[in-house]
Amino acid sequence: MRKRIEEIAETLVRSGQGILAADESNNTIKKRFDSIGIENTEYNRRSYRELLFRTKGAMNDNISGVILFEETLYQKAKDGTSFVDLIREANAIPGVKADRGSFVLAGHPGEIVTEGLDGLRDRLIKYYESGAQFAKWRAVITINDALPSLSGIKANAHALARYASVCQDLGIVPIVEPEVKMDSEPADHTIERCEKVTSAVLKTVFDELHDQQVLLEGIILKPNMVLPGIKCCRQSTPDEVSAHTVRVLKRYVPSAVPGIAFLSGGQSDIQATSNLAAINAQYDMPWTVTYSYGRALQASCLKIWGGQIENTLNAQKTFAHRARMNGLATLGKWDNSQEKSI
Ligand code: 5MM
Repeated sequence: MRKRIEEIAETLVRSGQGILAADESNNTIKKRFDSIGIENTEYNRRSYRELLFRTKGAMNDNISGVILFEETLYQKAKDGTSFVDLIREANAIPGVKADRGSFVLAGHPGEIVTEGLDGLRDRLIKYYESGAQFAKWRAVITINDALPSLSGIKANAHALARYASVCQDLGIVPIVEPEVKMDSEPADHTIERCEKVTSAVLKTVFDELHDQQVLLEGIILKPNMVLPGIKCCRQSTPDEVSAHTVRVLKRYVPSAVPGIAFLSGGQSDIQATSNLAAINAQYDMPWTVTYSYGRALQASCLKIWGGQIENTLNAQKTFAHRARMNGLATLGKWDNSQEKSI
């Protein structure tokens, strides 16, 4: 079992590839569809995700795994092929969002905690039987001058570790995603404040993983990059982001972890790619460092698709382009001139 988990984790971060986060819950995909003026129906969700999973250029070359929402894990493409099979045909690994979303953390005004431990084992058994080989749990950390509290961090880290431990017990690789938000209101925090909070979060997460006997060789860490809030008056260059981010990771992430796959968190497409490229081009690190982007892989594709079937090919070209650019960034071989290749 241990060997299998380690192999899956290593495959998820294989060279030049990263993970597509396509696990938007129905509330979140509604926001994405609202932005292009299409209705949030099961049919539209299926059509859009089929477009993504049939993008050969992206899926075969630069996507190692896809995180699915529960509904999508059980869905079929128009021709009856299951999405799980479509993903496997592209030599990528299907995974699933295992948490139940974030809720108010009682006694902690302004903070939230991710729920979903109740019934988790039974859900994971079903997901595994349906083809999911890895899972994801996202803890959302609010950041401002006063928050997060240490007990808020601890509650989220404890849940992440409990989830990771159950996953590994069942032969599933857990993606451990603690996200310090870049857009928590008022979102004017500095990069230094983000470094301090991200440090506390990662330290607590790894303490909890240790306490819950989680095999570090069999997880993927999905953290935020260290960034200023989106309304901070001083935004940072890729050199600054990479310096702050790598310093924190080196201090708090054990080298036993095989891979770090960043979330994009609301960065623009180019920001997410150029920051990842700067990290990989400039630093020697003990882990493979890649992407597990949702918005930064999908935003431009979604916009071009716009719910219109005649736009499918152009939307797929755009998705393949972003995947290729991020694949180059994992190798430290991206520069802005390559963006023109589309
Ligand atoms: C794709 O969105 C994921 C699910 O979010 P909801 O539970 O809010 O629907 C999300 O966890 C995502 O995997 C990560 O935030 C990474 O996505 P971004 O867009 O930040 O790269």
